[in-house]
Formats: sequence, structure tokens, C-alpha cells
Amino acid sequence: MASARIRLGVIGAGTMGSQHARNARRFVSACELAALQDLDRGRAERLAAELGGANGADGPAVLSSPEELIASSAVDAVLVAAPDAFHAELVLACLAAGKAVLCEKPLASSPEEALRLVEAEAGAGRRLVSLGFQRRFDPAHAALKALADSGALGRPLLWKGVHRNAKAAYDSSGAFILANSAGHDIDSSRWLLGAEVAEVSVRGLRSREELPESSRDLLLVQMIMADGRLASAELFVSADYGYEVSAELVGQRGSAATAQPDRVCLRSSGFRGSPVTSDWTAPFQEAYLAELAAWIETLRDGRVFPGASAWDGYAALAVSAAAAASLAEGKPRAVALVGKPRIYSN
Ligand code: ISE
Repeated sequence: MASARIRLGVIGAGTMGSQHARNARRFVSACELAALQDLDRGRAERLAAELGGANGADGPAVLSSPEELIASSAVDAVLVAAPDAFHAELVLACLAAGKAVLCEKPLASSPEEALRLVEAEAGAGRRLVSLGFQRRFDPAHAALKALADSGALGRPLLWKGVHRNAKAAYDSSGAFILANSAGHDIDSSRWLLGAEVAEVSVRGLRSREELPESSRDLLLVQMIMADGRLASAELFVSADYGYEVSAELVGQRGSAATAQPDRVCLRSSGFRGSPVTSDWTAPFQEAYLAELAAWIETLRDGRVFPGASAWDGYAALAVSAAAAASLAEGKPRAVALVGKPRIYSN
């Protein structure tokens, strides 16, 4: 495949599918956006038209089903941005077709389902599955990782994260937030500390009466890594004022915290500060683009994607499931992972 453009098919034309399709078409020169598919065909057609496609133009074609897109000889690689419940079966279909796939998080609906994908990929003996934990490509998080690896902080001991959404996106139950939102924080802690999570403990509360009784939309997640180091995250999905993600790494000789780029400093009516968006995609646009470009370029050049793998998706879901059990039971839960297959060791 060296130096050819990678012909990409995108499944799902919702928030993330549209963002990736726009990035692919406008900014990733090594990529040709070949096809789109969505259960709502009209939505896929509108996106295709916006991107100069359909009806013989040079943009993406609109296909009728995910199966058709995965099987298409005009598609080299697939991006899965369908609803979460379909991720695992679509990734499995890509593996069966021998096509590289970048799947949005979470990888599957349970750790058991994710493990089946890990086993299928390991059985096939080559890395085809990549996962969209985009923070790994966010300049601020990447700078933290570079500092940790450089030794400038001494040995990193503690990762602390804050993850706030303005409004609960779909569901304010603790189990949903732990799988859908906290997956990012679990991945950040594993990636930045370079260790698996061994134990997790979660407490939560319902932030306001208008939410269903069972809501736990403010969560405190504490993790102990396999080597005894620590991680903690606050998740608050109804923070109201806006969307914010931040992280700090505390080491033996210093600490480093992310600073999201604030593009303006507003001075008005006795106020000086920076506006906060409630759009959870906007602060990470640079990260989504860098992730997609890295994935496409590694496919073109025959290298291994430097972002998250199916193993990372499985590990995150195993921690999320243990975290949900901890929240329900009010006590810490151990996280048990299977042995890591060799294909994930680099
Ligand atoms: C959403 O699905 C995401 O992936 C966002 O990055 C996250 O911040 C948000 O909480 C999720 O609902």
C-alpha cells in the first residue's frame, strides 16, 4: 500500500462520524474519503453532499449497509462511529474481512465482548484494530506524556483528572458514565503512568432532583495501579457551565498539568477570563485530526498505529465494569485482566 492514498469508509454520520469524515476529506492528504453509511440514509447523503460527493462527484459514495461498506473493494480501511452498541460486531466484521478499522470508544459493550475482539485479532496474528482514545493525540496530554517519559518529573506517582460535561449526553446512570465517559480517564491513567489498573473504588451522587432517582452524575473514581501508584478522576456530566477536561501528573521531582488553549481572554463588565464551550468535540478537534492522520499514515506506510489498541479498549472496559460494581456495592473492586497477547507488546 506504500504511498497510495488510503480509501476510507466511515460508518455512522452522527457527531463523531461527521467530524472524522470532514477531517478526512478536508485535511488528511494521505486519505481519500470513499464511502459513508448511516442507518439514517438521508443523514449520510447530506454529509456526502456537503463533502462534494454522491451522484458521480469526487466525494464519498453513500452505501446502504455497514456490511456493504466493509465488503466494498473501493474501501481499504473503515472508521466505526456507529452507536456504541454496534461497535463490537462491526469491528469483528472488519477483522473477518481483513480490513484495518479505527473504532470510536468504547470498543464494545462489555469487557467479555471486547476480549472476543482481542482474541480474534491475536488469533489472526496482525494488528488491524485501532481505538479512538483521542486524548493520546491532544497536544496538552501528549506534552504530559513526553515530560513523564523524559524523567523531568522524576518517577510519576499520581495521575489526577477532571472531566466535566455541561449536560449528560444520553444517560446519567453511573454505569453508563463509567463506560462512556470515564473510559477516557481510565485510558489516560494507564497511558500516562504506563501501568494497568489493579483496583478501583467509586463513589457518586445525583447532582439535582430533576434527574432520575438512579442517576449518579457526579463520580469520584480512585484507582490503584498494578505497581501501587495512584490515579483519581472526577467525572461530572451535568456541570452546567461547560465542557472541560484537565489532567495533572505528580512525580517525585515535580508535577505537570495540562492547560487547554484558551483562545481569547475576555474583559467585560467587571470580568476577565476565558469563555468555556459546552461542545465536547471542539476542544479536541486538533486531537481528532492528529489521530486520524496518524492512523491513515501508519496504514499507508505499513507501521503500527501509535494510539490505543484493542487491548487498551478491553482494559478500559474491564476497569469500567469493576468501577460500576464498586459504585453499586460501595467498596473497592479488584480488576482482573487476562494475559496480554504478544501482538500488543510493542
Ligand atoms: C463522549 O462520548 C466523549 O467521548 C467525550 O470525549 C466525553 O468527554 C463525553 O463525556 C462522552 O459522552
